[in-house]
Amino acid sequence: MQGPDVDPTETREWLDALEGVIEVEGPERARYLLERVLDSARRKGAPVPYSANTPYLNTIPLERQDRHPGDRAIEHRIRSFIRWNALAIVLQANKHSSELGGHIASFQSAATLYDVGFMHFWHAPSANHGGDLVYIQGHSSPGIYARAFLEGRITEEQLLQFRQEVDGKGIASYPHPWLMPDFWQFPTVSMGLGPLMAIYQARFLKYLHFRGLADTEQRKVWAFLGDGETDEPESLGAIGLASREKLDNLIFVINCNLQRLDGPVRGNGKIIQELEAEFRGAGWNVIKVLWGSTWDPLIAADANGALLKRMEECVDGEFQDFKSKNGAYVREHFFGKSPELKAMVASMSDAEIWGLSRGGHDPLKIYAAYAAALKHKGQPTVILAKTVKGYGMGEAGEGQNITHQQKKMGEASLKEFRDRFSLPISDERLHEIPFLKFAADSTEMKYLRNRRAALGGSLPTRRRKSAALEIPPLTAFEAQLKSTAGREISTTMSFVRILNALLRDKKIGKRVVPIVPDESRTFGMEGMFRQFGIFSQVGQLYRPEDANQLMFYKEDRNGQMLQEGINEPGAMSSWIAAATSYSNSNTPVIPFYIYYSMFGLQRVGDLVWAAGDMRARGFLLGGTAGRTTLNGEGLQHEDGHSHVLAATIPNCVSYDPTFSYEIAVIVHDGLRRMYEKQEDIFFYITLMNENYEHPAMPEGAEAGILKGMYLFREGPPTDEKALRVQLLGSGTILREVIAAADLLAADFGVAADIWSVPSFTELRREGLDAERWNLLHPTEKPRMSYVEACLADRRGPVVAATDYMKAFADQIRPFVPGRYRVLGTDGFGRSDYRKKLRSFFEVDRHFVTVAALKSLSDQGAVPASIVAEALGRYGIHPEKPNPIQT
Ligand SMILES: Cc1ncc(C[n+]2csc(CCOP(=O)(O)OP(=O)(O)O)c2C)c(N)n1
Ligand SMILES: [Mg+2]
Repeated sequence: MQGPDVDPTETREWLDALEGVIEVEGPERARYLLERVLDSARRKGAPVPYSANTPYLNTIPLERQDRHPGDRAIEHRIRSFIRWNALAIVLQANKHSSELGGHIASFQSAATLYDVGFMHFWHAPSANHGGDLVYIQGHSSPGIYARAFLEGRITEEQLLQFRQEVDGKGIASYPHPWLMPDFWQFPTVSMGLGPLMAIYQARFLKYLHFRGLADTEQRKVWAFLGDGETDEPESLGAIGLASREKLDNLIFVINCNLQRLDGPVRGNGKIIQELEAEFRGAGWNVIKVLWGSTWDPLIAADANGALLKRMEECVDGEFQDFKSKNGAYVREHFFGKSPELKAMVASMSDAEIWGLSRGGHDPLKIYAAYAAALKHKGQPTVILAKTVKGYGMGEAGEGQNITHQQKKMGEASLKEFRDRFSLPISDERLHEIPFLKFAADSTEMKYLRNRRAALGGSLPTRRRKSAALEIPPLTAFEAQLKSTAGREISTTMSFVRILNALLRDKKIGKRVVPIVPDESRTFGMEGMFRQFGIFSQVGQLYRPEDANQLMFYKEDRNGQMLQEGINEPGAMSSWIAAATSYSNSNTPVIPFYIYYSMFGLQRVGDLVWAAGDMRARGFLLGGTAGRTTLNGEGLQHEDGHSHVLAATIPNCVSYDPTFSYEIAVIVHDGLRRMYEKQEDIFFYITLMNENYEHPAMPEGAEAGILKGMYLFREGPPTDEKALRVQLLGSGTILREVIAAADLLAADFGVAADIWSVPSFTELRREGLDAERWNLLHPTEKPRMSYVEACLADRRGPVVAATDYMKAFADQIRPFVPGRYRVLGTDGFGRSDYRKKLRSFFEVDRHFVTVAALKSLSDQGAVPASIVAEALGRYGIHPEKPNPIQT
């Protein structure tokens, strides 16, 4: 409200008229009239600034609250036990040392928000419901275990092993499906990823439904966020998409305890009002739950708005301060500002003033908000719940800046907590911090069991396996196994052909989900628009400009492709939703997400890591990969390290194939392992845009391709004394290696065996595994690594070249017998002709040749002058700049 009221009588008349309309004709009509009035004012040029905010009050007024149907006393007792056990889990874990850590304050602020959901809203998957999907705030995990303990799903022994995951008996620090695959579904503790993934999960449920793959109509996605977490760009970055896609199956609950780890989220402002404006502006349904029921009489009595004014002028730093103190302090510093407010609470005791709770601690207000969110159609809903961080912790942390990290509570605070929540623990036993449980036949246990039974069972729960899919035989990709016979194509092209073949497969074609971030044309996939359609819930409301063309831009309600726009994090989140659909929707689908490889692992690496945790199954395709192969685009496009990053993710199986048949074998193996055998792995494959001829698959190469190395071309037989080298390569640079073998033979009389190495990373993993086994079994016959087995009987030094950093091929060094030299593309990329780039980065045929000769010279097989001769012959200047320094 702005300025003083210059004519109160006139104001009153307008307000009376409005109230009359609301009473007689309803709020919809009132809104219509107000909008007409504002519209008219704007047309007449009166400045009517837009405000996306509503008053600092509950969005749902008392008279429109849905009634809470539960037994509040029983629920309170259950919740109090959960609160205590949650706190006890952390205190027990840190009793002797604080090495293990854990969080108390976050869950204590959110306990009621979770409890109302568990008691009344969240369905477990069952025969008649697909199950709701709840993204739980990571550091609230103790509260979730505490409930699971009461429900009998987790034992006391497990609670005592909180954060002790190594032996496999304890419970995980945070939600990690990798560590608790029957329990947790969504890793949320890298903050910002949960909300982002939840949005795309909700959209993917719509996709499954529209495409007839699963009935997801009743299912909701609930995402819990911290208010501090909303500072992550990922948290709010996709909220526009959620409203554009009308995701009314999505509910965000933001626990606004006004604090993050170090201090207040917005000490000088109001995080709730700020978020309200952002979400309303983005087209969401916003429900603020600020004040508990005890405030209702005061708000009703606030005839002239003095209370609201005070609520609005207080900044979060002050609200936090009040809750870190006591009732008398609140009387003095909140109500004490004006005689009118003071009078309002004059008849209330300090304890009653302290009991003026925040909305996020009041089950009635929360129930009403959740019920309203559930009914809301056409928009996603965000619930902004105001709470107190460390609620109930008293002196030990309630509302204090240190509370997030607090892992200990003194005797006095424990006593206070016990009394506040009426917990049956004697003074003598308090120091033991015992876990509380209800007797099996108690009313509380019956209530708890009944509530969850009514909602289909316990949550969270995760499905490990779904139905196996029937994968076609490798011959389905027959065309790719043959030579291209004079035709030059890129590996991207051969991949697109494989994808097309899969999309047409009668059994699994429907389950293939191609995902692109506005790069289809780059990858030659535009033909798929028309054929398979781009998913759109509204179909196509326009005649596309290119409608008269064969490959027009077709949007369709049944579209199969997900075209995510220039949005790698979103596309990655869609891929994750699809790649975990076997678990979260009991509907296996096969996502292929293809993108510029540079904007993959380094841009969305944290999401890929989360995908690993979630046991995602699917294919990631790093397109136009290779530092020198994508040549014209320069430093921010040319990827020479995504394979190094991929190697850091334990269940990511990665390949850098050169030839069509290699891709066919790899994709086929991925399908078999992930969808037939249901292994919890995913594939990363790089694809290139250089055109060349592809040979037919050498007989019996499959096993070697998959292991990561096979003999591509054997050099001519030579005697012991003849010069011989072993040349290794991957991706397009394998072709330079092949050319180098020819130069070595022609120019220097050196024979070479050529190995195609589609996966240095898989080779290293296998080698390390053998080495580890040998370490642990010192007296047994040692295992030989696959690399060593390949090279053991081969003569000559080994040289490897790839289009990636040297670290990539260097991975197998421990397993290579004899001398090993690695060429790679360390340094910043740049734009130029491929030929020049490969010379600059020292990975071309000439460098491979020189490197092989140098290794021969180092072992005394040829004089050093031969190497110098080679440098001269190929025009390599010895003082050429070092690519890593330029
Ligand atoms: C990406 C990321 N950055 C930092 C952290 C460390 N961290 C864990 S909890 C936390 C504070 C959380 O505050 P808020 O989101 O408000 O949640 P609350 O505990 O208050 O409910 C921080 C900084 C993290 N887990 N993830
Ligand atoms: Mg917070």
